[in-house]
Amino acid sequence: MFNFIKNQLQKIYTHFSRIATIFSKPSIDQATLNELEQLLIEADTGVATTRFILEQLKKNIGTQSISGTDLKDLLSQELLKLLKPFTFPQENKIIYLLIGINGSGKTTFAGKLAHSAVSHHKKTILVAADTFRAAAPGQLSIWATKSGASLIVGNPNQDPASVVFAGCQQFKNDNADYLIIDTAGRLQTKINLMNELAKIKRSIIKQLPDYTIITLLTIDGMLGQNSFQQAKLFNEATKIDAIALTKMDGTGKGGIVFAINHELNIPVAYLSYGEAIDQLKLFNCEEYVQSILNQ
Ligand SMILES: Nc1nc2c(ncn2[C@@H]2O[C@H](COP(=O)(O)OP(=O)(O)O)[C@@H](O)[C@H]2O)c(=O)[nH]1
Ligand SMILES: [Mg+2]
Repeated sequence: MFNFIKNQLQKIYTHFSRIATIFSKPSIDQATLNELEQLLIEADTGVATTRFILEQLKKNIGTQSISGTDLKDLLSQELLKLLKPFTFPQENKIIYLLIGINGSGKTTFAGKLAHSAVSHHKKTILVAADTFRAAAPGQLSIWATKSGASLIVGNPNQDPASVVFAGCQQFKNDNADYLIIDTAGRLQTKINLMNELAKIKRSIIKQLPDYTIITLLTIDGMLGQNSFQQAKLFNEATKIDAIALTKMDGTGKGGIVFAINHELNIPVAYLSYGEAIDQLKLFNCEEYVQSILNQ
């Protein structure tokens, strides 16, 4: 669901800087391809994925002489092939488990998602499973008020799985449509905290075995290569279904999406691009590629 979030045409992605210079060249030689390789790496596309893109391009070019415009077309096709669209489940009732590092935008995303659901008449419950930070429930409570969603909070330092338990009970009792669980931020390298996520997920599956759970990782679009490591380790701890890229109104370079798709096979489902409640949109692969190649 949630494909009802409107795709606005507003340009919110940053482009691959300097790429226009390459595309304006009348002919492309090896030195230009090296320049493109460097540029993709600088844009956080990652070494392995960049190498893969260059190999594919070279295969396509073969012995032909091509112009910068031809290269742009070929690159656009290759980048698009790397992006795997997220298939939204068709079920009417969905549980979102939001995970990610501190400050990656989970709580803000939870609020925006709740707003979108409520404005489409979906009965929505927000669960403040971040019992670690004293300020966390208050922060989510503001989003609950703004969006019109119900709110379940625990006590400070309560086991987050037990708050999630209460949320699941409420979901059943209220016959709600969406359960949006906001968890405490954690570093991908802290094994205990990562295991806690798996425990939370098991608890949801146990109580609500017949419902679709979307485990969604929020990634700060400005963090670059570190985001790749986050996605990799979070995915190992508890399988991620999709990513929400946040802070896309910032200075991120955009290449990380290709590395995550290509090397980890995790699709991006949402883009969050500001602090206002309606600054959320569905990720559109074609639009994304066009946007970063055109400046
Ligand atoms: N500019 C911008 N700021 C954001 C966005 N999403 C979150 N923030 C800000 O980033 C900070 C951390 O966000 P928060 O949702 O609390 O992250 P959490 O720790 O993962 O729950 C807050 O100051 C938010 O207002 C976004 O898409 N754009
Ligand atoms: Mg938070």
